[in-house]
Amino acid sequence: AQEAGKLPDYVAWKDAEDFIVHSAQTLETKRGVIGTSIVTPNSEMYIRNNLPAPDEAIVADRDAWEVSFEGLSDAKTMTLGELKKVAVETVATVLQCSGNGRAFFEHETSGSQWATGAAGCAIWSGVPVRALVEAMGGVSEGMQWLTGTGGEEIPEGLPPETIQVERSVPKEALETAILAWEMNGEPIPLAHGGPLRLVIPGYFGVNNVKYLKRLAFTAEESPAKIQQTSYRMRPVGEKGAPSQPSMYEMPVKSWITGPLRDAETGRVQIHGVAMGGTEELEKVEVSLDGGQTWQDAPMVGPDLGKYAWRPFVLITDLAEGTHELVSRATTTSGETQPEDFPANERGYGNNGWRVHGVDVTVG
Ligand code: MSS
Repeated sequence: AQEAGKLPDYVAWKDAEDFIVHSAQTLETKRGVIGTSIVTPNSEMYIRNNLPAPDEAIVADRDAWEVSFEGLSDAKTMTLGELKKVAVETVATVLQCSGNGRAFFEHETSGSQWATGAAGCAIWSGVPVRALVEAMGGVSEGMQWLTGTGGEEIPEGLPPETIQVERSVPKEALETAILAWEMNGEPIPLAHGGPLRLVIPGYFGVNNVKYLKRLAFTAEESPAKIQQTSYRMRPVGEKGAPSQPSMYEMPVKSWITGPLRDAETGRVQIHGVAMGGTEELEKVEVSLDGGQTWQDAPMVGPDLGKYAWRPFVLITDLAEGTHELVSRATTTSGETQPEDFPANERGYGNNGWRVHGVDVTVG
């Protein structure tokens, strides 16, 4: 158990006040901490580790970190120092755990009871995977998947596929994926995957493999449990299986970040964040009456691209009483948040607008 008010060593540089500590490997950013910011500072970004983070030693000499490439004509091993010379690109993307919103389902779910705070928006810099593919002579024939392997050490005697963090995504993701070494203008902290992280814009957190030590184009999906049976969307009561949809692209979603409980009479600013997942946002609407009537809530600040989120603000007057405030985002292709997202065994992918609402009492 964690000592109250103290965070584990690898995240000791974060402020315990900003988080709900579910476990040493799962820290949820408090809802109000996100406020009206586009970029989530590294110190406020949530943490989700399936395995204990590697030793700090792996970020002592970042440029010496090695990544092996496979499934390319001229595949080889490269150091981070060498990767930095190939090309560079910057992308702003929401990082969100597949289980964000799990706590809002009515059925009992195993896993961290994330409400809204297993998500943040960060700016990542690194080398585009497509530049590496080009530099290494193209993807070998028959390869269908882009497979990333995490650098955690696997305790001896354990079959690696039982716990290794290794994820495969359809190989088309190579067009947008980057191998990132910077997060919000700093070398990526160990806790967030430094020295090198696979970032797949618009894809759920689990696909963004930290401490990347291998990037392979493969004919088959990774045999790792985290790929084969975990992170699979299925009905309540069913076991995970490779035939079920895997947690890849994130859907449209929004939530209010303030006010969260009580407000005074008069003018209030209702604010929150909205994301399109892999698509541009068209609009955000807010309802003060639990979804009976809706008003447009203007988005504020610069648009950092379709993978980033956008703060929205609605300025209004609230009368005395309790108000059910909800928000609903829509993409340019017409995708809107559903009122309720279907219950599913592990509580993944919740983007239902009703359960993300807040009751605010004015008086
Ligand atoms: N990577 C690695 N290597 N390991 C681990 O564990 N996890 C996942 C990702 N990646 C991992 C990795 C998950 S699952 C998530 S969300 C993410 O990551 C998180 O991030 P941050 O930075 O925030 O911590 Mo769910 O879908």
